[in-house]
Amino acid sequence: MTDTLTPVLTDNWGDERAWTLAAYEARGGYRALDKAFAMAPDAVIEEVKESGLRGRGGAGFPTGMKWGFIPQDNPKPKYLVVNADESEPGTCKDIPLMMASPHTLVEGVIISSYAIRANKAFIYIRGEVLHVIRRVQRAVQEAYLAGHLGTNIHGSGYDLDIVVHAGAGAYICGEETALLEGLEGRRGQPRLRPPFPAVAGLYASPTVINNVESIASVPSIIANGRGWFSSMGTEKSKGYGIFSLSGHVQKPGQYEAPLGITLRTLIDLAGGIREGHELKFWTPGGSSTPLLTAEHLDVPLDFEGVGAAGSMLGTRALQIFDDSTCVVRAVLRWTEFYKHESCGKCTPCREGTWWLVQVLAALEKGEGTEEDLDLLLDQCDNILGRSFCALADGAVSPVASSIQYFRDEYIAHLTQGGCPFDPARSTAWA
Ligand code: L3W
Repeated sequence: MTDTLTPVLTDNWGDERAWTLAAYEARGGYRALDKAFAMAPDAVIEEVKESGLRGRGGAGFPTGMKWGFIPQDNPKPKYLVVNADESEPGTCKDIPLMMASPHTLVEGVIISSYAIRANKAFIYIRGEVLHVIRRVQRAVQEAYLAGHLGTNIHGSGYDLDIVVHAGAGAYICGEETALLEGLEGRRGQPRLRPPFPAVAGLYASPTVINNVESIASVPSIIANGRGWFSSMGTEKSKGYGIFSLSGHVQKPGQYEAPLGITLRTLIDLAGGIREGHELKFWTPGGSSTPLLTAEHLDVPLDFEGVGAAGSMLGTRALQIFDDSTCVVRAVLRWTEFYKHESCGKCTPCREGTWWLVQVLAALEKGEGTEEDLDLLLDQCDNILGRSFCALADGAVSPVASSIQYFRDEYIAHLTQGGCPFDPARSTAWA
């Protein structure tokens, strides 16, 4: 456990010109690339494997192991795809990272592509954030002009092209196989796995898909070595990560710290909960991860610790809600989001999220009976693990966990014929 911040990716965010190539090179940028080129590709994979880096997009899959799945005897081209479709409610780390330091991502893409022997990489950015797309595109152009991209990069004999692709604004395209469908020009809907993208991904070729933060972590791992990275964090969750605090804290924002830090420490660093209020509930990694409460303030925020507490570390999107928030209303809002974003491919998700909204909306208005809570839980049971991808599993998380911790508050809506919270006081109505 730790109480210190470890600014690596966020180190330069105070410098408003940090995003330029000149600023990046001045702070040592593109030097890890030469170190990587001096190593064999497999040695780079080994370095990342041994560093203990696990995927920063939510699932925590070991990054080096994923790279090692790329079959090098397959004659098809290999691809690297960066998932920059950041859309999970509460998740807000990849966009500021790309704005503040797009070259960290570009250098990470080059090293990672070299490791898996890809000569083409794609950065798939969610369509709504045009300013981010422009910034990353500009960084890619600058990198080409400076000889960091294109043919024979730094005289290494290695060639790489990067394509920046704008999504069209669908949450489902953050799911890796739906993202690939979108990249291929089709409607964004998930594919059946296996085969995993590592075996048959983009254009049915071996493809690594990693989150922005995972790829942006690679240059510092190569520059400082596996031991530097693995000395931070906990036994099975190594390194640092960006923790995004939003909601009812005094200083919301990004706090980069070793994995294993607790919410108690992070809230202290963020100046505490809003004056005169107390923590009521929070999401460890966006709304797709089961809610936790004040009893979980000392849970180590690593993959194992949050898992043992009954939730998931996810994207470390810590949405903080104080005692002025109606949990039923908040959960209804999230569920409406999932219903809207369901791609409609599979029945449990398409129909299930619609039904969840019907029952929740009635309960929020104080209509229905206590049996509707069991109905909701039954709906959750019939969705969880039965849908095509993780979207519907995520939709169930806030519903089931809110009933687990706040059943009385649901019942209070029924007994009082409506929301027991004063709308003028509660930010859940904002
Ligand atoms: C080859 C195998 N590859 C697994 C790969 C797989 C993928 C990665 C993780 O969902 C979670 C979800 C959200 N051979 C493999 C293999 N892989 N086995 O490993 O796979 P998986 O299935 O564990 O997760 P997923 O389907 O990628 C991601 C959660 O993250 N989440 C995130 C949401 C949103 C964002 C965002 O907005 N940026 O990330 C929040 O909690 O619920 O559980 O690459 O191919 N045998």
